[in-house]
This record gives sequence, C-alpha cells and structure tokens, in this order.
Amino acid sequence: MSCWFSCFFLSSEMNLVVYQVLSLQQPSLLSGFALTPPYFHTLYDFNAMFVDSDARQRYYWDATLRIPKADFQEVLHDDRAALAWLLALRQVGIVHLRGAPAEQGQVARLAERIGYLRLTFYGHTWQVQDKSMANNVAYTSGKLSLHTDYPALHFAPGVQFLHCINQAEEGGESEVVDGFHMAEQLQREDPEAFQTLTSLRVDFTDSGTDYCDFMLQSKNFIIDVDSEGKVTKINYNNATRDSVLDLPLHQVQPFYRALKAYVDIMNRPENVVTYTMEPGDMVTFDNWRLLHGRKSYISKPDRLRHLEGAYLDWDEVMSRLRILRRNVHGDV
Ligand code: OGA
Ligand code: NM2
Ligand code: ZN
Repeated sequence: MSCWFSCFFLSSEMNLVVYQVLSLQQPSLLSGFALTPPYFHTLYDFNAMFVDSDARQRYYWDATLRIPKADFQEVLHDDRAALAWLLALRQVGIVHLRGAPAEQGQVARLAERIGYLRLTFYGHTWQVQDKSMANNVAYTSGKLSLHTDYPALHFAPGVQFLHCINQAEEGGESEVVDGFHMAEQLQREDPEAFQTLTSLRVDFTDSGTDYCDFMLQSKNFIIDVDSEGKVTKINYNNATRDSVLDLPLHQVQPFYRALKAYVDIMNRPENVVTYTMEPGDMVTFDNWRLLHGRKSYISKPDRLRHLEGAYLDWDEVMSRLRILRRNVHGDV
C-alpha cells in the first residue's frame, strides 16, 4: 500500500497529539491546518474512531487550505483508504483523488464504491464540455462564478464528483470556498444580511432538454439553517436564479444587499482556494457546503476541455462510511 494514509494509521501516539490540538479549536477552523502528511492522516485516523455524531463534525477553512489528497485506485480497492476519503469529504468537504484513468466511466465506478449515483435531468453522469446549443452555462467555455449545483431542485444533490478527462490549454482553473465558513463570517459581520438570506425564499429555474425535457422551478433559502440555527445547506447558482423575484417590494432591496454581502465575502482572496485539474484528477466535494467555480477557457479543436461529473446524496455516502468504519475498526 503506497497510500499516504496507511503509515499513520499505526501511530496512536500521534493521534492523541492531534486530538488535543483539535479539541482546543472552537469553532473548528482548519485555516492553515497542515492537511498534508503527517497531520492529515493522523487526523482522519483519529476521527475514524469517533462515534457517529462526531463524524459529522466539520472543520472550516479558508484560502490556506491544502486540499486533502488520496489515490483513486487505493480508494477503490482499500477499505482504510476509502474510509479516510469519506471522513475527509464529510469533515473538510473536499478531497482530490489522483490517478484515475483519463477516460469516461470513472465517476460511475467511484459511485459504485459507495452504492449508486443520483440521477438528474442532466443524466446519470454528465459531460462538461463546450457544446453547441448549450442548455446550461456550464456547457460553454465561459466563466462560472462561485455556485452550488442545482438549486433549481428543492433537494439539491449532496455530493459531487468531477473528473478531468482533458484540460484546456488556456484557462479553466477551478475555485472553491467553504460556504459554511463564509456564512459564519456573514453572520458575524452582517447579522441582518444573514437573517435575510436564511429567511427569504429565492426563485430558481431550469428548463430545457437533456436526459429528457424539464421545466424546474424552486424556491430556496440561499442559506438553510436547522431548528437550532446551524447552517445545513447553501443553495446558490446565479446562472439559474430566476429573473422573477417573488418578494414584496420592501424586501427587494434588502435581499440584493444581503446577497451582495455574502458574494463579496466569498470572493475575498483570503477565502478562495484555486487549483488546476489535470487529466486523471477527480475532485469529490460536498455540494451542500462548498461553492465552486471555474475560469473561462479557450477551446481548441485539438485540445478540447472535458470533465465528467456525477452526483450522489449524503445518505448513501454516510451509509458507506458507517460500513467501512465497522469493517476497519469493528465499531457499530
Ligand atoms: C459545473 C461546474 C466546473 C468546471 O459544470 O457545474 O461547476 O471546471 N464545472 O467546468
Ligand atoms: N450541470 C453541470 O445548477 C446547475 O445548473 C449546475 C449542472 C449542467 C449538470 C450545473
Ligand atoms: Zn458546478
């Protein structure tokens, strides 16, 4: 096993050190936290022994995050590697897998490792390419500002896989932010804006033809909170936000002001992590928590940018995480 998770699974002394570091952090902020060996591995080895509710603990981050990395083949074939991957996906919200074959079919293979993928109107898996007669801005060579996928659904997919089969010669770099951390910043800096985005429903729409024809309409809070006020889901894609804003007149200006405040925070350079996907790279991320984007790119006939994507839901991912934890650690 060449996986960098493996060697640190053996070091229980190190795990205790990491536990002490983490227990001092409240709220849990992973800014600048060394998420590369040895810290990252010990962190996830330790957390693999947590009880179920603790597996839901999230560590917030900013631009200093070093995105957790794992080997695609090892995640497919090794239960410890798969468990570490899913824990990091839950807690950090994003993991890069390296070493997938640069051909179609890999996101479906990885989804089978979990259970099954989530079918949407864009198909079982979908091809992100510059298409003629594009039915979505993602299928052009244009810039995608920070967004979550599919707020036009009332139950947006929880997890997203994006596999790079071919990268553009120029442009096409990726960006991500921690939407929960950004919401926490908004709540602190501008409580009124936070209150607005958690209490006003915004219209999203998506219509066209792909897997079959569709005409979606939704009303979602940009920031979903639970009954205790804890942020649970971000719903925001400006490309599918409806031209209709179904709000009483006196709420229109406060809504746009609040949305701008949130978008301004997420675009601060100190919050954005930028990376470039190479053929064979696959990014797996929490689509309820992260916002992601891409820079525009230049399409050349001999080097067409091509990503393949797929969605899953958190229930299925957490189900696999529990089974792996039982198999690896013998917990119930
Ligand atoms: C998308 C998307 C990212 C990219 O298709 O929704 O975010 O890099 N794509 O093309
Ligand atoms: N794609 C990539 O919210 C969205 O429409 C996101 C979804 C087309 C499946 C894009
Ligand atoms: Zn997207």
